[in-house]
Amino acid sequence: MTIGQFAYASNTNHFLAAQALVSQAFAVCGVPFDGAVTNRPGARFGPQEIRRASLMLCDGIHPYFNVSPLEYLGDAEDMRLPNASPLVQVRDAIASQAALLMAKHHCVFIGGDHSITLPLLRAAKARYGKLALIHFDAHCDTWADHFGEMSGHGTWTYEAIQEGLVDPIRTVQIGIRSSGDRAAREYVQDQGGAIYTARSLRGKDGEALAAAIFEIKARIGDSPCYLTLDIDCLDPAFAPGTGTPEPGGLTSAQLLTFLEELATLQFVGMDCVEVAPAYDHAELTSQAAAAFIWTYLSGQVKKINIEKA
Ligand SMILES: [Mn+2]
Repeated sequence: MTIGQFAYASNTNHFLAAQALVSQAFAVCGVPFDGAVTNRPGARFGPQEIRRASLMLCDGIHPYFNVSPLEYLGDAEDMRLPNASPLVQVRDAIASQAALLMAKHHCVFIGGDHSITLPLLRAAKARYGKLALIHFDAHCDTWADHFGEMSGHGTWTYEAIQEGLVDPIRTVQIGIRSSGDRAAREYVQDQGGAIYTARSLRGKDGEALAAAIFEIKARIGDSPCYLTLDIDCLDPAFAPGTGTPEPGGLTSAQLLTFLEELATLQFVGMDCVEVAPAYDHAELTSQAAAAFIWTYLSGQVKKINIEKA
């Protein structure tokens, strides 16, 4: 494992630094690559900002799950990536480094743009078999090409289904609202999966989300499941610091409800992508990303504690 492209502040109490990596059940790893964006670059700086934003979280116990993930967590720092190489080479580097980490830890990857998810899914599929997928995003990411190129940050879901990395029946998209032709916007549904558009979730929170959450749990069952969280699923009011913002998105409260209630699924890993600090205000976006990652980790640690008890 080559690490430390930024070697950021590993002597402070952010959610990675407190423990040595080797024996930890969970690992967080930065993937500082944004060479496949459509619009505004900058997500390569996401990992360092999200780490910094996590400073206060691990001082205490999660208010819903009543655990702290800190003692189970190690920091793999950032992947070393050939940022100027073709996307296919970058993705090979991501997949091979991810495979090493996944062999020892339940991993959370911090992007980076959304093109990193395809190689992360390749590594996860090799380890766990065909995956269920929960995909929070404003964008469907099922375009069959990337503005004339083969691949980019808006094609990976299409490619993951085409490659057989994920089971389309057990693929769920939440928060979708961007422009695009119908064939792309509804691709997952056409393949047998489920799409919960931002419009269909408007004004629903807490108990009003129960029906959707029940449906999602029934669909995924006990399949190994990967979670990918594009921070632009949130309304730009909650997460302005992203490359391709789309007004009319989820609230932080809605996303927290989903993460809390879906925590019982058989998750095998997650990523959080598209945090671009240069467009952020008052660290809103990095704080949100850190809190959601912390919530995911707390939910998974809670399950370990239950198994021990
Ligand atoms: Mn997106």
